[in-house]
Amino acid sequence: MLTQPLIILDTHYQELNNDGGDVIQGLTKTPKSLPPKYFYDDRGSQLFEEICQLSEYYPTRTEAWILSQYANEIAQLTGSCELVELGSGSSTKTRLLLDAYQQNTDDCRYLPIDISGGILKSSVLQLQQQYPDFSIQGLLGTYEQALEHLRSNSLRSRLIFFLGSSIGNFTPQECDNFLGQIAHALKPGDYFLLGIDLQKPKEILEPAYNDSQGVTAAFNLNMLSHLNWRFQGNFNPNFFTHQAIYNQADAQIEMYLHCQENHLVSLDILNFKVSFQAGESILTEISRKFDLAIMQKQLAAQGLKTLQTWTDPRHWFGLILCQAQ
Ligand code: AVI
Repeated sequence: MLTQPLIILDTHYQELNNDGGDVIQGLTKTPKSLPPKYFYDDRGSQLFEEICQLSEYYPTRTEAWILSQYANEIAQLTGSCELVELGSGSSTKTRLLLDAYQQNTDDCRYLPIDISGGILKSSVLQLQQQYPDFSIQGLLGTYEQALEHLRSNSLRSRLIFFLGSSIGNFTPQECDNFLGQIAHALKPGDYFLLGIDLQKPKEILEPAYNDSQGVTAAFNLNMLSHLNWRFQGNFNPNFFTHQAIYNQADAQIEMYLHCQENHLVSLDILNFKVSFQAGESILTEISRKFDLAIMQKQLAAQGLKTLQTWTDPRHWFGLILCQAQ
């Protein structure tokens, strides 16, 4: 059944969420940082899709392997429900779940949510063709807006899923808040499926974020071009280099842009100027690596009880299915 491909969750979405207060805040702190959400303009989303294909970037194919083995079991455990995906991107891995739900249940509904309109619209249009029995509608907006929208709208049994270890890009505090918001958007008996990247040696982690083809570097640097475009800025991306290191103590990859020259940057729309000294860095992303048992405790603290976990033979990646109490 063909429906309107996108619901724009807030018509003031562009203005409200990109007022740039968070950019000013990050660039006036010491050390400087920028919010990872600014990776995802259309080019950034495309580059992220390329990262997912890289031989060094194991999370995507490892999670896809787990889903290929266990998607049917997941669909059987939850039974028929409305499928809601946070940060759906191109929805590639999702197809494994959609196939399983198509086989195991009837009355299928899929709501992908993303902040990047281009990739969301094209994947919804494609999926509507490929899954004619599904009702599919994209929600364009932030996780907060989407979870708020879902809360007022919950007649059916629901499975929210958040794959790819995107939860690792939140600080511990943001992670707690986020899990609280998820718990709020679910009724007792509803489900949450979470994909997490597990702790492993730095020799595997660092190459995954410093790939040999330079795609991750392009992804990181693209944030500056995005800010230039969005806020009429004059960052010179050629002055910056990419580096990712594994911080063992905090169990997180940290992605930096190192400035190689003294540089005065203006972001005209924000009426903001900031200077960089050669050698100064911007932290653009953390990617936390988790322990399966500790994450289950954190979920339980929010009333999300683990029903089942799955992992790959090397224990590199984990999937947790939990149920709201
Ligand atoms: C989206 N997120 C889970 C990715 C990660 O692995 O933290 C983003 C990424 N950054 C660099 N490579 C991939």
